Amino acid sequence: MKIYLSGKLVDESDAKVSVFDHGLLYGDGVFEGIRAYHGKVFLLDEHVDRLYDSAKAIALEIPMTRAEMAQAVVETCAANNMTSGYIRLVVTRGVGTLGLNPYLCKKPEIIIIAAAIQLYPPELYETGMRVVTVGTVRNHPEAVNPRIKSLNYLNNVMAKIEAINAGVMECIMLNPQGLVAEASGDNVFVLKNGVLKTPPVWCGALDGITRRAVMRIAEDAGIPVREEPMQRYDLFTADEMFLTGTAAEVIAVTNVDRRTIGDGTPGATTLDLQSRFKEYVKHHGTPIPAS
Ligand code: PXG
Repeated sequence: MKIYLSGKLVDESDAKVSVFDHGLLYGDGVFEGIRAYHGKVFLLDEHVDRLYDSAKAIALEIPMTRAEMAQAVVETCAANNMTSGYIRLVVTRGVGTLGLNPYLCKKPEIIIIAAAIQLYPPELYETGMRVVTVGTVRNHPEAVNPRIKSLNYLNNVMAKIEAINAGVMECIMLNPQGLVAEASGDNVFVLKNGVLKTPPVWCGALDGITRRAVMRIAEDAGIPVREEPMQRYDLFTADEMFLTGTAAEVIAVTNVDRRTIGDGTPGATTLDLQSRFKEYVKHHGTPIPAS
């Protein structure tokens, strides 16, 4: 496998970063998780824009343009003959001292990995998944804003530990006000009386690229879409519920904290949006050139 490392494509065995990199020492950096489908990088420009916004928010200046970054992503896919899979794009603060000061770090490190994707088991898409709400509160937006896709994922990891300990694979996190924020690595949607609802990002959600795509797809299909603050009550009483994310795509939730959602099987609108999403990914990507 060839890895992009700050300007060069190197062999996996040579793709090494320093133990003094602040990405490792402090989780100081930002990243993107991107999918490629059918020889195209899905919504690449939206991912690159979000990466630069995340970097801006943590005062990290990426030493290349957005166009160069997008080009580096498709070149890394091409070098690995990848037509579908998972791309991890990471920008760390780079090598610095053992102190926090990010201004002492010389140069951000840019890493692009094009690999296979780890998916949920296929049966879960047929049965829908069970989730629980967890005690780990989503980061306060003025501590680490959940809109920043930062390398510091401990908040999400702690929530995921609670989910696994409860015997489920994903969880719902609440914000410091007790409102629904998002899952540990996915956004949340409910359908109630024909209206599709998702928490606004200010409630503690990442501005998910899949979330945006599903909102556009639903609007085009004539389904009313609203961003609305939500309580656990709104999950328990939903007609349908699903999660969205780059890895999960669109996956039904059929049980929350032992309350059955709808009739306990993936809802008709969820299934419809799943199939529309499958079609959408065919037509919304940046082509990977033949290497
Ligand atoms: N919320 C959080 C906290 C996430 O980390 C999403 C929502 C969904 O956003 P997108 O833009 O993907 O629709 C994410 C995305 C991984 C992995 O390797 C994690 C994500 C995406 C891809 C891979 O764990 N998280």
